[in-house]
Amino acid sequence: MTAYHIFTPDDALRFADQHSELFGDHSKLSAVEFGDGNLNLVFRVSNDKGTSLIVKQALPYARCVGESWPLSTDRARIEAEVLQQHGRFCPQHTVEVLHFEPALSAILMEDLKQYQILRSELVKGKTFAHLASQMATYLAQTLFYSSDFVLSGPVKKAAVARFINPELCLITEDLFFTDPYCNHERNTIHALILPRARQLWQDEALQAEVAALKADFLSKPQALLHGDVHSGSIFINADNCKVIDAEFGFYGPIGFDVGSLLGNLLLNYVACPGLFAPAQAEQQQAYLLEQIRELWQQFASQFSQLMASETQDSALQNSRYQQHFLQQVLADSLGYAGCELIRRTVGLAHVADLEKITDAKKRAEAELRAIELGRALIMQRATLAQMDAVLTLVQQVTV
Ligand code: SR1
Ligand code: MG
Repeated sequence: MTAYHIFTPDDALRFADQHSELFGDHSKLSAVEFGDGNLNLVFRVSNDKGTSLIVKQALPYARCVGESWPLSTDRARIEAEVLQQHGRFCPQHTVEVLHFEPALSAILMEDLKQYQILRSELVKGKTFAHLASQMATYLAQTLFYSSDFVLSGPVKKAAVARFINPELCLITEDLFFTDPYCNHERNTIHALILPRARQLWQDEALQAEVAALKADFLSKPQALLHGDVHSGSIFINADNCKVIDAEFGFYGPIGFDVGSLLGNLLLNYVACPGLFAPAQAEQQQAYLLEQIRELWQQFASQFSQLMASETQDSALQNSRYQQHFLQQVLADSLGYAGCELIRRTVGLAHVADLEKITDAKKRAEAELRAIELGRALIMQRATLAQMDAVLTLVQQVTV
């Protein structure tokens, strides 16, 4: 067995060739490292006929910071296994894992080169009518089939244990729920919004609600989450979308995955007036609101149908309980969407939707909209019982 070493492009090439039949005997292979994410190495290995695969290797530290931020390479196992599980529940919207090598923390997977990253497309003003319905299916299938509605107590507990992901969860615990609400050295805050960011550090009412959301993140193992469903983890083209990058996966609150996606659509929403001319901004915002409405409506409808027809546990078959459960998922989703809006504005990991706004004043206006909307969603999540009320709130808060 080969011991762990950090891959060169040649190592990635050999790894891909060894573990796939795809390239054939006489292929001329080449490999290039092109990862620009926060944590890992990502190589594309191609042959001279245009066939290609991706090799992703976990580094023993966070790539965006360096060796001073050590991280367990076990996250590659978590990523491979989450993608494999989610691939069983929703193969059409999950990137395919072809091979995982634990000793090397390396995953061989399909290359989505016919797809683009959703965030980059939204920042360019591209829209996709199928985004919400396909992501609703992905979320409903992956979250339902890994939950207590389907798994017996002992099987579920074994799964929870298998996906304990302490280091990556700690990153989320810190970056989502702690750093934005104090003067933390990891934060990056643009000068024009510093006064508003400082108010977050004193906002005890908001901090109390964020504490409740954090407590749930720590202690509500409802389903096997992807754990990082932002618009950089979604690849999309004219027909389909596929989810990648599941290294933050663990058993947590269902609303965290749903809310992360909602939050990212809303980040683009608040950025539109800074990214586009007024008419295009208005059009794109209308598109995003429609997608948000559809995402929740289709997720809720599919999840309800699954609860009604596939629930194994007799107590959980109670339909009143199931309605209550879904209502709570909506409230949780809105809260986590609010946290995502705030942490992407004043925390460590910013997003291109806001960063690509070249005019500093317009960017600050968009960032302030993100903070106000994030706060409103967190504070009002328990009383926003319908998605229509949420969409009205979005429009009111962001004028
Ligand atoms: C140090 S990791 C920063 C962020 O990148 C990942 O994609 C997660 O969203 C994480 O919070
Ligand atoms: Mg990622």
